[in-house]
Amino acid sequence: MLDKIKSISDSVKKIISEADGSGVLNDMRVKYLGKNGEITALLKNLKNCSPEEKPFIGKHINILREQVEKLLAEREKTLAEIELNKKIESEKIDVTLSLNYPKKGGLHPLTLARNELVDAFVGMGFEVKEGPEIELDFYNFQQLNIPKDHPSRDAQDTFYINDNILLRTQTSAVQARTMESEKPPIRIVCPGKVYRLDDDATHSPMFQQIEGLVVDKNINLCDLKGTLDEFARKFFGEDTKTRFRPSYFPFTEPSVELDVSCFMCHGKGCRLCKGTGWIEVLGAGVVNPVVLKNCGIDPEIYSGFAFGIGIERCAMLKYGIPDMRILFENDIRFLSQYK
Ligand code: 2U9
Repeated sequence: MLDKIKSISDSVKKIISEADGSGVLNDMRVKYLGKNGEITALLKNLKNCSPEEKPFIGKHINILREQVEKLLAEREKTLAEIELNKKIESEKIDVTLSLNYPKKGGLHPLTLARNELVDAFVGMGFEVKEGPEIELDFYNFQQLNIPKDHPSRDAQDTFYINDNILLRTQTSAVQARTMESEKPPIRIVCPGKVYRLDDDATHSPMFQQIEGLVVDKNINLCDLKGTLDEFARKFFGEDTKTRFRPSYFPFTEPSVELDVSCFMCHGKGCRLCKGTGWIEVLGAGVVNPVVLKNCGIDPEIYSGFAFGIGIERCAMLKYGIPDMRILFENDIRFLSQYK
């Protein structure tokens, strides 16, 4: 009997320590401790032992039973831990790995500059108006007091489609059309693409402008200066100084050009302002009464001011872009700097 107990104890230890799943352990439990199990059979056979042997052998069978129960419980615990560790390992997330999300796009620097320019004027109560890029000679030139023999109408400057139709060279036609169809007060900005036969580091055959027009009673050069001063501070920075120089445009009289103090060197002189401390930004003026009259507005009652800004030039100045052509090449390495 004792030999049997010893042999069961040895084989149970080996089998349980090698069990690799709860199924094997359950089989073990049935095999040794079940109703017809080997240890249960030993207990049943105890009745065949002599009264002197019974307590001794009975004690060893109980020790064996407790030992088997303990080994099964311990192995169950170990297997559960191994299982849990495997699960943790397989579900582990490396939070330091880079995420493979699609890259986010951003606005083109020209769109950014255009939005900022428009916002500066919308903040002062201007309305945004747009118009056709294929325009009549009548609105692009004639209504704006640009006579037939004016140099800007030269075939070298303008893309003509036929004698009367062209690609607009300025967005001024939008203002001319607005004056024809609406009564003052008018306070509009007209952003959009324009076309001229020009192509070098600072000129492109297609570029964008934002032009503005205010028409009302008693509008004068002071209103123009106040509006553009405010614009310059909003777009180029609060401490920007402005300087107005006399100029000439057929559609404005008097005409001016606006310089802003260099925002790189603050007026000391640097590469950006070519040592002058000033940067030329836009053209403007009091609307020529001839233009008002052409567009059906009585110049005896109303007056106005207008201005024109090149969007590419503003973007180049603000973002330090040396060559206009970079703006149109769509090189992602350049564009991704402006998100
Ligand atoms: C109407 C009356 C007047 C618009 C104006 C300028 C001066 C001007 C240039 C700036 C840089 C064109 O893009 S650019 O090359 N524009 O200097 N534009 S006044 O004057 C108008 C417009 C419409 C009816």
